[in-house]
Amino acid sequence: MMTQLSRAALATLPGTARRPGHDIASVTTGIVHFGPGAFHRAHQADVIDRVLDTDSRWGIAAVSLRTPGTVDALKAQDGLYTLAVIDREPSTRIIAAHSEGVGPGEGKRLRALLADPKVRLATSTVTEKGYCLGPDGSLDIGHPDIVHDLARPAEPASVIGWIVAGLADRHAAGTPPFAMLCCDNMTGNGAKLRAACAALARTYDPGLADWIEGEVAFPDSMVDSITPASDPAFLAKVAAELGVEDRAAVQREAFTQWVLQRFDLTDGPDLATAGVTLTSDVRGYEQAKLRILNGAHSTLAYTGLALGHETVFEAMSDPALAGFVTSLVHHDIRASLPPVDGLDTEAYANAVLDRFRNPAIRHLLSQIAWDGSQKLPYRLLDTVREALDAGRPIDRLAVPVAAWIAFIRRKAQAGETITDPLADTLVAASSSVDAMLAIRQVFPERIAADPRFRDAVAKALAAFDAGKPAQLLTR
Ligand code: CS2
Repeated sequence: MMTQLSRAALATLPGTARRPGHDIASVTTGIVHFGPGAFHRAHQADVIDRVLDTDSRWGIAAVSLRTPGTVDALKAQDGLYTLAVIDREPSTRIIAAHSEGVGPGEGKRLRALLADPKVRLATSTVTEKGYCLGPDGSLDIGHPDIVHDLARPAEPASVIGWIVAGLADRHAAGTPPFAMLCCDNMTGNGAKLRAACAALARTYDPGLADWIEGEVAFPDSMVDSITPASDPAFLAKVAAELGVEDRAAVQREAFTQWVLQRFDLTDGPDLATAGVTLTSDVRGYEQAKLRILNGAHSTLAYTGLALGHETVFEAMSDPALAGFVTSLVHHDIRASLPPVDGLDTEAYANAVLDRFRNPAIRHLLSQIAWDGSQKLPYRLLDTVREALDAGRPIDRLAVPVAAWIAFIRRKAQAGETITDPLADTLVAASSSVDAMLAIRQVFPERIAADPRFRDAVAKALAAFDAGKPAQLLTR
């Protein structure tokens, strides 16, 4: 059996793999991270790995509240894993940013970490659905995990519950708060998380809620790097290259970006030197990224799957689909974006579309298609709403929405599993456009009730149902 990656195995690795630039043994925990999935390991942890080269106080405690897999893999590998950059100039690095792992059932350790004055940052990538927000972006107090946390705030189930419990301990002890950095693809992600935490705290301790609102930093952020899932073929390739097994290896494109709203944190980690952009206006970047990159991604996913494509690269190699997405981005999506200081949206959109043409990245459309009910509002429906308000045409924008409904219909008819927290509701509504548009967790009343939108979606959906999606792409 092949040996596993570990501190001891570092010496045996080939010269092509860059070793950590810091003394791993001296790293202490200064950051608690919720959700150590592939994106976190390829993006934030890479930044922190570089921070650690000059300051050993910022090791990350990787917290996974539900599934032990990644935390167990990291523990077995002394926190080490491979980051493979798959691009024109590929490279392989060993990341050593995680100082410990906290899995399900280790709540006591998590509580101690969140209260520890040496922990100055908490961060999260738990995907949109992990925040238990309702359709208006505020805390859904009917969500089963929040119902649980309201009844037992000392033994939380949700990330929100844990953040509030940690802040409550610090508030009670007179410890300054940690800054809370939400790193998921939602507009106003920091502000939404602050409001959700304050809302939960207010139910049992208004003083704590005021402190959270007034004293805790929840900067908004824009995070970006295309990170395909680590499939068995990729893990086998890493093992062949390194001569050791690595169950936590990740891959990403060379491009990586983290734009963070400037916030106060005296003597915190030097994120700027490690490549993070700190700005006073992150909203514009956030919106541009969500609408252009993620909007185009979801369009390629649902439309591309209907056309029989499997990956983003394949979808972008289909001239009709690539042409359609290019028009959508340049004519419809960019028109919805206000000017952003320092951001040329035309050049940005072209660069994004170019990244989708990276032949080395095998990014599955089916992966992007997950959780559509959570993603569509930020990625496409905000753009639709603004186009309707401004009286701009929405025919092209209706295509990805119809493609999503067609995707749900196909899955429902075939009896296949839909990865989406609203899967049951979606399946029940899938045979009728009106029933779909009536799902308020996805479509706000204002859009759903607009006949221009309803008609455009119904018309596009008819083309998908007739098996002729290609005729929509000439628009
Ligand atoms: C993708 C994103 O899976 C998805 O929904 O659109 O994960 C995308 O690759 C990242 O946001 C890129 O930064």
